[in-house]
Amino acid sequence: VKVNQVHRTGFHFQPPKHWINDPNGPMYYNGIYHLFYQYNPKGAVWGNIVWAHSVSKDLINWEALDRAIYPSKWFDINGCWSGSATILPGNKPVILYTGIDPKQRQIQNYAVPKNLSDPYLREWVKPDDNPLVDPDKSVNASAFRDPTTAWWVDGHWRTLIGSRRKHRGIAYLYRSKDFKRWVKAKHPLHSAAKTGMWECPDFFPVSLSGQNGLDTSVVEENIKHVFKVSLDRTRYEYYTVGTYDLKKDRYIPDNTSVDGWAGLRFDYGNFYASKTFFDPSKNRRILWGWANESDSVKDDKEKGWAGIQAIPRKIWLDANGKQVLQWPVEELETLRGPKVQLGNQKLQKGEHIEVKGITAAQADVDVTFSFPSLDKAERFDPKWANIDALDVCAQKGSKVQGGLGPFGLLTLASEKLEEFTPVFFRIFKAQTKHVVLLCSDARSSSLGSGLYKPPFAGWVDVHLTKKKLSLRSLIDNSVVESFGAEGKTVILSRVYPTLAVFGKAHLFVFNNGSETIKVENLNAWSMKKPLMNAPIRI
Ligand code: DQQ
Repeated sequence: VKVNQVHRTGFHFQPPKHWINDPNGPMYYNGIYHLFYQYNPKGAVWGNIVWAHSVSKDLINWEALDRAIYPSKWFDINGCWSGSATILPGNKPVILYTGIDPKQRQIQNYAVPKNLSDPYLREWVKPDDNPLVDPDKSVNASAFRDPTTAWWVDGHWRTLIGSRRKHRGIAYLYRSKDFKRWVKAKHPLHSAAKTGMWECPDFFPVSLSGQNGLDTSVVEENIKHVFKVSLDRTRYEYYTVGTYDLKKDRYIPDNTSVDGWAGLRFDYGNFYASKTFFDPSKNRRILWGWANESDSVKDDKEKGWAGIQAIPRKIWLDANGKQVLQWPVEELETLRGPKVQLGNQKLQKGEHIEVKGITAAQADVDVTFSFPSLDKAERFDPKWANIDALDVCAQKGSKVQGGLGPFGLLTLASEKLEEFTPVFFRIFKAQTKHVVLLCSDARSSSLGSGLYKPPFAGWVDVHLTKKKLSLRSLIDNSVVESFGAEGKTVILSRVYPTLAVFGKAHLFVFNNGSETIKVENLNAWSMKKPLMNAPIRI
């Protein structure tokens, strides 16, 4: 079958073909960013997993190298699963990853560059003293994987390994003096009941002021730590902000954030198995995450590919100390082409206005809305405090008229709106405060069949004192990746329009609330295509 590749991304990371999942071992080394990722070299479904390898100087233009880590020794003969990079003293990178052994046990291995003077670190060797860690009798050998970037305190390296005991999610802590002999700590760094398997844990320090990132080994007085896990039962990720108690070698979440399904998320849409790394060249911490397809397996096989990586995001602690903020790395802006601007534009109830003059299927849109008062906000139903924001969006979609909102963007829209993905705010009045919902609703995104089209949504913890809300959406053919209120709430959604493709996609601003909304300022750019995994030129 010849497939019209209307849903391939223009600027989101993907290889030319086949299946991808988790980002692995991201790092910055001698002027080059490395991204490895879980990859099936034989097809567009999960299987035959190796570490594919790409390099970049700017996190946007990527060149593809040969696979870096693949089954070749007894200790990883049934698969090379997720892991992380650590840069050891003397500027020596090392990768920790999970190998699947002949008994299908999950064990932890290491790999090192064959030749440190190769600027691309193309070849990786797996020394014979592997594995570094195998599951002892007390751990579940089929749920023991995804080692983190190691950190160094008090003369010991430490790494976390994701696991579970029955339904309790666990992040086992291992320590080592020499990165070779690893010993399991008596207590896990952290665990939580009834959360199931903890995949891809991540644990990193964040500064209490400003946006700078910190090296993973920084443990000072005035910092916080963030702890994230990916829960395989719901395929969502959750994080908490808390304290790393060095004396006990344990992590304690603050009482402002909770473990598990009621917790905070980096992304309230399609985003999984994420991982951060510290970029010393720009003093920032960067978050990578995987977004799988929302079409059918049959579609994936026909397309010949499945999975993308989200745009790398700078991540730092909000000034309120209660959550993180995220923003696309600044390098993305080098792809901005022709631009249109809109300012001081009123939107009456029921109105939608087209943003013309850009390639609406592949765009970066940054808009600030304002409103004269909060008086018309709808009542917040107290029942909503205990349900997922997605269920509120399901009841209160873009077509349901409101008071203050819904207002926002109609992305990837066909001319007559047979298809569109609305990304919008809705403001409610609760007993003592206002509550803001950000929604990215895929239900109207496509006339196609066999698609998963959820009304993704998250709450936005923001003060409305200035009576303004901003929204940035990265629109990329089958991706709508939105950052609400300067990165407070983020939602990535995969959609598959049939009419709103390439030049036939449109972009609108809209308001469907009784309060008139003003588009204070809107900038939208057509986005150019970067170099996306062309084979490297040597
Ligand atoms: N994907 C990997 C595992 C990890 C899971 C296997 C998360 O290591 O737990 O491809 O998506």
